[in-house]
Amino acid sequence: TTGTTVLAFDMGASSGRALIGQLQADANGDRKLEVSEIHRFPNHAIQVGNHLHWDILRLLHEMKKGIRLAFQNGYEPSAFGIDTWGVDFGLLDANGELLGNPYHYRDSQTDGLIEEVSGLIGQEALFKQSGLQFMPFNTLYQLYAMKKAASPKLDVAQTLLLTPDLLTYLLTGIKSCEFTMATTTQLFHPGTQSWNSELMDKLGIPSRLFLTPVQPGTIIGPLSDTVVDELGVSSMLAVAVGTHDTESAIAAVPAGDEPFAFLVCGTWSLLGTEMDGPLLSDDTLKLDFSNEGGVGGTYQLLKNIMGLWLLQECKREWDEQGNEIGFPELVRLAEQAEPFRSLVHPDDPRFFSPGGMANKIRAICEETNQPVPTSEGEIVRCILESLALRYRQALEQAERLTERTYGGLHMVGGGIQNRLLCEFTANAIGKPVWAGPIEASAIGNMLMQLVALGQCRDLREARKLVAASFPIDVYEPSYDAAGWSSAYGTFLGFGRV
Ligand code: ADP
Ligand code: LRH
Repeated sequence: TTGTTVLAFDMGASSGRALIGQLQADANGDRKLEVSEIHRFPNHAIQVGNHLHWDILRLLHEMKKGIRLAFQNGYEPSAFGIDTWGVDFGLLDANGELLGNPYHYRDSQTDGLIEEVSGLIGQEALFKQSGLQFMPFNTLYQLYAMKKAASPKLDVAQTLLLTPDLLTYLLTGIKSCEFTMATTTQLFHPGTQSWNSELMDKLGIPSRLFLTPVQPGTIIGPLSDTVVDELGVSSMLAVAVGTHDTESAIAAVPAGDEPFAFLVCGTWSLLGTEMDGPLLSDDTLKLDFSNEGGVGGTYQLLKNIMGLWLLQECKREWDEQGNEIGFPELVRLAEQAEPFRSLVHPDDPRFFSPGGMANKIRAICEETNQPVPTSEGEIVRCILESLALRYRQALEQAERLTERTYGGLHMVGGGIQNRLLCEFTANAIGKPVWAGPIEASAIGNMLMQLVALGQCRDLREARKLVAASFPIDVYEPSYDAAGWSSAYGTFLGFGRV
């Protein structure tokens, strides 16, 4: 069947976008997905007093604008889906009203809580019951922070909705919980495949807040009448897609039937491989990898890497100083800078919080007795080389954990517009990089809508559709193997897994 139109909202930590997908068939009946962007808007963290928040109502406003624009441009989507960054949530009271602005996962309320909760529960027990890497922002620590602060919101809250479920609720009035996001909380038990209420009880987190998760590809229901009236559009169905952006992006990796390695490259870099279940081995814990629930019954064994956040933050700082330089120009400056002058480990915890990024990088270079980068080009070069080396380390770790080798690396996401980073990555890993598609999360989001609408059988067929619809760029390792290998030696010397 052809002519099906869907609308995807992909909310990243740096920007949100609305894209239209149209399933088309040519004269031979070969199907393609045609994608066009109809709306893009920045997403900002906002400091209020001591806390960092998302501006959730602004995001809702921009999404409504996206819906209006879709219909104004003549599209009649039958469905829409929402994917967002992981772990964050809103709380609803007994009347279904939102209790305050959701916290941003970079809020400092969770500082030190990994250690505290590990002390109470035991690191190994926590890992076996969640399968997750120990990241300070996991929902578990956010709720524990609220508990410790005796937050009245926690007392009156009736329901917790993870960000994509919250946005779906604000558009439909229907409360739901989607599986892939649930697995980012560290409160979902991969063994029992249900909420870990025992752990919640131990930590004083109210288990009444959590709804039973549904699988990606589940139809949630239509837009609410108030939204339909306000926007003057016809109704469409909300579909629970792979609502965690990372999982939607992996769904859109144009891989075949062989095991493959991926790198979802945006604000964060998520590097790993697709599995058919969680790998809860001691080595997974030791190497600090996550098992995150994916679409179509998959699990993704992956490492969270600080990613292009480092570059985004430098750019924000320079912009604020009136020194506005676009990403393409920053990449050009890095290209002209001296190779392997200074390196940092991108997952140094100091990089996690916003602000002062260029100085943090300089301080770490100084600490490690390397030349201190001064110009923009030197700093960006340092970030990009360091990321590429981190990718090599994580890829080797993924190979060790799965006892497989991968022939190359599939890169998707906004970060692949940085061609220098793709080149560096191919050089660092000594294997080809297959880059594309850029808007993987939005495309993966559309794919699960097509599955829900009966237009696509399963993930395998969906990936074939991606391969048929979007070109990929191939980067072969091409340059200074000896230089990269010696830089990798320096990098490993930083001693972080
Ligand atoms: P998120 O979904 O997490 O908000 P994206 O997948 O949109 O992130 O990727 C954003 C990143 O992509 C930016 O931080 C930037 O480094 C990179 N990027 C975006 N546009 C360009 C460009 N024109 N050239 C190089 N890099 C770019
Ligand atoms: C990437 C991402 C990542 C999470 C982080 C909070 O956008 O979803 O997978 O760990 O945001």
